[in-house]
Amino acid sequence: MMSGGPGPQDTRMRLSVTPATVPAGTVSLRVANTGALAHEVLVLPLPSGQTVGQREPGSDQRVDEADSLGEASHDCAAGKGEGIAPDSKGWITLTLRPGRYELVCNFPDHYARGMYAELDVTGR
Ligand SMILES: [Cu+2]
Repeated sequence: MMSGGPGPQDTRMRLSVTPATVPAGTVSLRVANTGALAHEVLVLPLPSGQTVGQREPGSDQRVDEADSLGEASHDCAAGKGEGIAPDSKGWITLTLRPGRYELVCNFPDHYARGMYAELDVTGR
């Protein structure tokens, strides 16, 4: 359902989600890493009035992930791990309430380089 990663000689990185709107309830995220580096995908609530890409990375070049609802960062497996390798996949199944969410890769500097995307969850 998602893919992320940099182009060959590109310092920008991308994270895209398809579809970008899903019904509330059980949501399975399948993350395909099509880039050249390891990545991960975290699901963060997106506060009202805020758009994706507006979080301020800290001195560690990562954004605050304390309110993460879950992450796909285990190479070729579900849930949390050390990162999804290039040309590999990770996944997670979550129960999401209606609302707006920001999917982020929180490897150092990846957010600042563009690895975020909005996922909207609609009521039934
Ligand atoms: Cu990344």
